[in-house]
Amino acid sequence: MGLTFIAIKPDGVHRGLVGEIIARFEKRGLKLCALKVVVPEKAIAEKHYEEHAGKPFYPGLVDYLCSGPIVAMVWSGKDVVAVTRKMIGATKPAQSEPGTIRGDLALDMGRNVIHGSDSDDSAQREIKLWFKEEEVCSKYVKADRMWV
Ligand code: 3AN
Repeated sequence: MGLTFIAIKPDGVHRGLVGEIIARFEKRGLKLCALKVVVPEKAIAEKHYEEHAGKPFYPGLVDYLCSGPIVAMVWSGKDVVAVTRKMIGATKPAQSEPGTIRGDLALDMGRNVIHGSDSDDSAQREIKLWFKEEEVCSKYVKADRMWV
């Protein structure tokens, strides 16, 4: 079963969207393996977005992630990276479909509420960056899978 890294960004926390977003993933059948509320250190935010280093929007993107608490999470499930990316919706809110998190809850690319890893490799990298190994509980069996 794969793992992915999801973060509710400062605007999502500030707007009180944490419960709604977690509920969507839980109801889909995904398993919550780690969760913490943290104000990101700049060095971690810079590493998190290192693929964008040098782009004009990079400094603003890093400052935005560090501007308040985020909810950092690890979720697992079948095809979890693809499933969560689809649930999150396109990066540009104008292109994110209604029914997706961004399509329902965001209007501005620079304040698009949530991050989700875009591949298994980035998931591995991001989980390592944000969590210690012992903080990730991926082995337990979720009750609602027992009758499936
Ligand atoms: P996603 O968050 O959908 O994985 P990425 O990883 O391409 O998208 O970009 C990370 C974040 O960088 C986006 N959520 C968005 O806030 C910001 N971003 C990406 N591309 C641009 C751009 N062309 N102009 C401004 N901000 C951008």
